[in-house]
Amino acid sequence: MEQKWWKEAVVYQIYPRSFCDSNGDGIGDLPGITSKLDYIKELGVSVIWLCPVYKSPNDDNGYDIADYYDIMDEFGTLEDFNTLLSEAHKRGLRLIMDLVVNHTSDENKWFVESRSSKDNDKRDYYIWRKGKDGKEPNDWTSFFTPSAWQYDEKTGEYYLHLFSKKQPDLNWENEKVRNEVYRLMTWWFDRGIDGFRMDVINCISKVAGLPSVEPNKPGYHWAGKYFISGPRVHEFLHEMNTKVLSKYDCMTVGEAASTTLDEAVRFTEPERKELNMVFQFDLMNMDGGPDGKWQIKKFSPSEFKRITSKWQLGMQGRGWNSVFLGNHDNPRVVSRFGNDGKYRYESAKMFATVLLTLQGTPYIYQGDEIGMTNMPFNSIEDYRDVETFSFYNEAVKKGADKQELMKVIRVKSRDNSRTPIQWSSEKNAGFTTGTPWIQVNPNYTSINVEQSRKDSDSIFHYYQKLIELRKNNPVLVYGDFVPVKQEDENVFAYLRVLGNERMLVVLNLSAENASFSASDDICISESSVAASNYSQAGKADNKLLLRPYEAIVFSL
Ligand code: TEU
Ligand code: CA
Repeated sequence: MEQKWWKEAVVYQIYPRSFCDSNGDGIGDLPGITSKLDYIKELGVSVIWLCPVYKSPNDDNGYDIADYYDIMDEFGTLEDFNTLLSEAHKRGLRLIMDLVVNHTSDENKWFVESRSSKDNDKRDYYIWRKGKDGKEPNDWTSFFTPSAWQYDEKTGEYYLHLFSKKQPDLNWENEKVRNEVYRLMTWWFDRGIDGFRMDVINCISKVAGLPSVEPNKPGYHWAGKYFISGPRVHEFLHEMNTKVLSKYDCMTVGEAASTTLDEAVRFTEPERKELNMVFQFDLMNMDGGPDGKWQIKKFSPSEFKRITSKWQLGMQGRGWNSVFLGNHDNPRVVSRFGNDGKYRYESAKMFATVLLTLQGTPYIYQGDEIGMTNMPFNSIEDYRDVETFSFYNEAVKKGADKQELMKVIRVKSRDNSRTPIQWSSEKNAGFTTGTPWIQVNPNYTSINVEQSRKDSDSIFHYYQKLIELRKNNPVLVYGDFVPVKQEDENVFAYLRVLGNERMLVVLNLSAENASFSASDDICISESSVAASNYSQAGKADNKLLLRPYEAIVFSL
């Protein structure tokens, strides 16, 4: 398999608003990130993924871009960005930016011109349609709102928005739009960045005619089949690769909401010259219901194993996986999949073992390396996320019980992972000297970076150790994934094999005791333990007795 730096990378995702505030306005910023680069380097990661920092009215915290060529006021200046980039590079850290080009902010000058008149030369930068009999052009529901259309008085037409109404979709059928995107990408690459994470990039091509899902039938009409991996998406990405990406030694990861395995292979097969890897969401969707994330299903170890094995086996030798268990759109992994009470240490370390021993580039979300947990917000007023508000307001309109809604929101809101990073036990966890834009989790007094660095048994030091293990063992990067079948459905075991190099990973995905039985060709001995989250693995014959969330990595 071809060796590439982005396959060997371990990525650290930064959500700037919540990372570190340098000027006391309660909002994280670029100088704040620069001040923490030594910490990021100490963790051992090699790439930073910086969530959007461009000028934005922050309807969706930067995923609504008003000017691609300037930095958001709250985060600082282009000079601050240059400093961050050069300080990162000085430390051997690469930096990739977040490319949000399925849509812009409605305050972007392109949209201001586009909406000003029907014959404006930027009218076709966006997707405008006449209504039908005084109603929306079709029955599409958006990710955030009951309708994907917003009526615009000025010209008496509707514009499409797959997200909030302040995030109008760009019209990728228009070559001028595509060239605008390639121009801004080139401008950032020429400033020295090392790649892009691409926001909902598999939604940029919509089916011609924008047909209704179920005309004349009222209700929730998820139109994903008309824009997820649409008809020209591969053509567009190949064009982007030819015109921009191929000119740089860069890394790309496409966020591919609801993508299938076959589509993900098509996006990432090297000879197709599209993207290096994609984020797939089967794990993120596994504890939701048929109508989406706000229905809650209990964590299922067997589902987790099935999905993970499917992607490991399905991609290897064809495309390249990204591996992630959390991000700024999802709850904290230790609360969602693990146990953030009695077994916080053990379960956070066990999931860190999954993240760092599978095939595919691992992505660590800020704060997961110290086992930060979901946030017990009290009321809807404590939240900040447009997606949470849209869900709450629509549900209340339909008469839902507010207390029941708050229970669901507490479990699934994106704000769970957007609370400020807990640096120390000082006021506001050392995140700001001002009033934080969103509440700090009250457990910061015991869960914080300062405490973690002092505690040799901390989740932080375990992450450090695994990142080092991955760096020193190419089998963990390039080795084949070989599942090791187990009786006990709570046990996830697999080999990584590269030539005659073999490593065995054994995980108890549950809070119960479990047992792993090694087949004859797997001889495990005490000397071969490369990493574990308990001292002294329990053994009987060729069985391993596993404690709650026990994780062991053997060099065979
Ligand atoms: O997310 C796209 C996306 O699919 C998510 O909105 C997801 O469906 C939802 O958050 C699950 O709770 C990207 C960004 O990561 C997200 O932060 C933005 O809100 C969104 O695109 C629009 O730009
Ligand atoms: Ca600030």
